[in-house]
Amino acid sequence: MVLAAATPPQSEGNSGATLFAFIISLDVAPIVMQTVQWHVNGTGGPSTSPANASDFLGGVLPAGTVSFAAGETTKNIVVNVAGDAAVEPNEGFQVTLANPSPGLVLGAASATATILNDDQLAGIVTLVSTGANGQGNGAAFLSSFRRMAARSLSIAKSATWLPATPTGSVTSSSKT
Ligand SMILES: [Ca+2]
Ligand SMILES: [Ca+2]
Repeated sequence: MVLAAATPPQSEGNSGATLFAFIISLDVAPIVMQTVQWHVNGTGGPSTSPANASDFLGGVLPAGTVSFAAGETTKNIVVNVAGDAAVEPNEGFQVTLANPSPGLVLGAASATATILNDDQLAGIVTLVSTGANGQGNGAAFLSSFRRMAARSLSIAKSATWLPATPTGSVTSSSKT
């Protein structure tokens, strides 16, 4: 019995479920029903953080049992990743098989998948300024503001600059 990931790294989505599929293959068709359990845990890597329960639909690490009826040699496992709008790193998770019934033997018993972040801070309107007031120009201000905003994701971000000509303000969406 071999487990393999069927979904390449894919974007998380922004709401609802994003499906990641895995395939369990048997090299010999069973003659009576066989079962195997599976569960998910987070795994990290050089460019990924471990996923946790909140990254999956329902807020729990998925798990379940797969049954092979007599004659069946492949079954799918579908893991529901929860889409959201939170800015996160790419995240990894692993499905692992366990407790096969007596007619099955574990081969490759785990497979990994990667959830790609598809969220970013809300875009900021483009500002054009002549910078004639001697206080630096708006573009330089916006660049600085973006850097500040990127470092502080958990607070509402807004700013207003002076002097009054030109006036302006900028806000990037707060993350909750
Ligand atoms: Ca998203
Ligand atoms: Ca996200």
